[in-house]
Amino acid sequence: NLSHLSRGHGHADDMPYCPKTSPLIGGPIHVSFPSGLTLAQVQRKNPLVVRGGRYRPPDCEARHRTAIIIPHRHREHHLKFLLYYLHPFLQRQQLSYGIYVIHQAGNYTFNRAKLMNVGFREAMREEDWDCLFFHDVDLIPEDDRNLYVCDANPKHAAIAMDKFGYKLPYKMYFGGVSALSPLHYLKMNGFPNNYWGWGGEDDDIGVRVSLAGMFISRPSLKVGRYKMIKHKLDKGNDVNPKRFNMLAKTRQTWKMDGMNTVEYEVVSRDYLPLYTNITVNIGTES
Ligand code: UDH
Ligand code: NGS
Repeated sequence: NLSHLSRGHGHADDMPYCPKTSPLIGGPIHVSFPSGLTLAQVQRKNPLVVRGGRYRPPDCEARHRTAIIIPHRHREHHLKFLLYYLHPFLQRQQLSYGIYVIHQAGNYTFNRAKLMNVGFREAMREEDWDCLFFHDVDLIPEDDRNLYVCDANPKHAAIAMDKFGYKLPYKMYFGGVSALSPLHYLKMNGFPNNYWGWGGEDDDIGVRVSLAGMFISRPSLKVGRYKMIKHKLDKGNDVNPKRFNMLAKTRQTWKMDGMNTVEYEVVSRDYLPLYTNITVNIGTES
């Protein structure tokens, strides 16, 4: 029987779909941050992850194809821990997945939401993902029943973070980790491009969800738990003093600012062993 030779990655054409519920899911995960961990160790622990941080279950056809989009600059030590936990987590969920790190070039003020727009376009250019997880680099999921798949509505996954006492800080909070299908994303014109610095962009995104006629879905408090790797406000990401004024105008601006207007220049695209790194010049505030 040569059927195993018929497709890339050693996959057979006639593989059965993975079960609806993965038998590998174990529930709560104990998260700690071992000192001295290296990316080489993470690589050795994840032998089935291929170039660019891609994975497909070896024995069954995944039911879901999820891209993880991580906005990034100067957080290599956080990225290492996230990769250490996220690769096995996604594999236990039997997903077909890819991890994209969107790295802001230069030292100009950070822009989290615009990097997400870049990640969306660049990931969709490569593959027909059916779900995108927009994921802060410093949040580690603590329960693998928190499925990294999309819902019928945009999902806010980081409902219970340790720093907020494992509950929502406020009802409309949409920060940390969220999951949207390509249709959801385009329906709300993606994320805003003009929130430079810390704060408000996640609230703007939450408002866009409802302005586009959708709802926020969430996992249960028991399952949507995350541990945040503690840190201070970064250099180059000062609190944005314009955020409240901008938020007050989202209703007028969301259709004119977003995926339909995002401009950037890809500086490099590197298919590393554990993730695809896209370094991007996103310009400066106009
Ligand atoms: N990020 C970077 N590099 C930066 C800034 C942000 O990679 O220089 C990314 C990273 O994925 C991070 C995310 O953007 O997880 C969100 O930024 P953040 O972690 O700074 O935001 P958070 O709200 O923490 O998690 C802010 C620290 C306390 C701010 C208090 C202001 N009142
Ligand atoms: C709100 C911010 C959000 C932020 C959230 C949690 O006040 O961007 O706090 O912040 N909104 C505005 O500033 C308008 S945290 O406690 O993580 O520092 O995500």
